[in-house]
Amino acid sequence: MARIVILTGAGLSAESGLGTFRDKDGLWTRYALEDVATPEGFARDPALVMAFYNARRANMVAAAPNAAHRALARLEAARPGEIRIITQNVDDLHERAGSRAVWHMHGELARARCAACGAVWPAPAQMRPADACPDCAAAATRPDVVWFGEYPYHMEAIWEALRAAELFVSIGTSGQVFPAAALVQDAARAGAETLELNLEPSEVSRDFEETRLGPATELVPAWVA
Ligand code: BJW
Repeated sequence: MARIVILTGAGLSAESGLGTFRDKDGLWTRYALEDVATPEGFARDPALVMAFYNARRANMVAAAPNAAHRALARLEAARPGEIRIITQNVDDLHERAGSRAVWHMHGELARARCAACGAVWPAPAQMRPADACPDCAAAATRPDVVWFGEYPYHMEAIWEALRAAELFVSIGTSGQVFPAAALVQDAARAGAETLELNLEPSEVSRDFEETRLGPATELVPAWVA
């Protein structure tokens, strides 16, 4: 069981050129989250939601892991079996940097899912709402991401990992979205030390024993070194 559990958010990929959600030029300043990140929004206008995720998938493919992703991959290579990354990010930059012990609690841009039968398959560059499921043929294709009101992935495994953790580190997340924002409390209750690395104080900074402020590409390599 991993001794160090690391929660990552959009701030980790910001310096790779992928936008965050709630910063001053973030995605939620240009899109209403009710329209593009809820099941109700998808039911109202699936073409809009598919276009939103198709554009973000194209940005992801064009982006590259940054020094912070690479530092976390080095840490895992140096301490095999001791590191677990829980990411809220739907991009694949952890994996492309070389990390293997990654759980995507809010899903993955690279995957499509059938809302009818639950089948999951690699997302094409341009997903369309009428795309047929390769398993059941239903025209119920959606991005394999977790929208507001849906249950995040891996929660039982995440809580189990936190119960065994000695150190919980949060990187580049605003602490505004639950249950991710409460993981620091779960970790602290289980006896783990807690450290936050973020550009600015988050909504949950007071829950951490220590907060270091600055860009992830500086803070993370310095912490890993
Ligand atoms: C840098 C940096 C740099 C910038 N270096 N740092 C009322 C009260 C409490 C809860 C609720 C409530 N009403 C509803 C809820 C629940 C709801 C919720 O939390 N709502 C809140 C808005 C209040 N949550 C849900 O519905 C979740 N499901 C759920 O709760 O199920 C029931 C359940 C209960 C208990 C246990 C288990 C289950 C589902 C949430 C799904 C979130 N989905 C999204 C979209 C996913 C797909 C996609 O990517 O489009 O996930 S929303 C969006 O926010 C995305 C992100 O993963 C998530 C978090 O954002 P993140 O990563 O923190 O980004 P930002 O932009 O917010 O912050 C970036 C940070 O980085 C900032 O702090 C910057 O300073 C920093 N930064 N540059 C270092 N260079």
